[in-house]
Amino acid sequence: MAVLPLVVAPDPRLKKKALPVERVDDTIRKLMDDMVETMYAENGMGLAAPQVGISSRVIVMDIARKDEQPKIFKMANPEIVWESPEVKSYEEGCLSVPEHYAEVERPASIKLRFIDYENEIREIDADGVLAVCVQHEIDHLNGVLFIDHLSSLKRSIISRKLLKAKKAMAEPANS
Ligand code: K1U
Ligand code: ZN
Repeated sequence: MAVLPLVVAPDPRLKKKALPVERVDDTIRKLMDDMVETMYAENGMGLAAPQVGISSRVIVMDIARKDEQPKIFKMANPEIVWESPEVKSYEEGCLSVPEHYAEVERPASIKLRFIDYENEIREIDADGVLAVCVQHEIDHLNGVLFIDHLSSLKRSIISRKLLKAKKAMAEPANS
């Protein structure tokens, strides 16, 4: 398994709609395994393929707390087939938007359809942190970041800071 380099905003790869997976074969399984390794290395509870520069509809998650057994999800082509009218707010972060956090409102419960690691179609119900995380990761597959759910003022403040941080990283020291 390998830790893959993360794509950090602003980057056009994070704004593109990712391509559907035709079937979960060994290539997609390796991508899923490398993404889990990357998610753990970056201390995340989720990761979507566009965040490692790959335009495929693949996400991974582990929402277990540190004192719990890992509960890893590996999904291709995840889609929300039902969402509750009830919404909940949760403070979100993003590995591609480092050091910024904000409350985002989303449907509290969802029904999800996806293709699993064995290339089987599955449906599960999700609520709590799993529902938050899945919706955040599916947003990535559609080129949407959590800051796109904020007011234009809050989004533009964070976007300006991200651009400044990226420019500072690209500049050689003492220039
Ligand atoms: O997609 C990502 O960038 C991963 C992201 C998932 C996520 C976190 C919080 C709310 C919604 C979705 C992260 O894991 S960012 C890291 C982080 O903030 C976090 C990590 C573990 C537990 C709690 C938060
Ligand atoms: Zn994210």
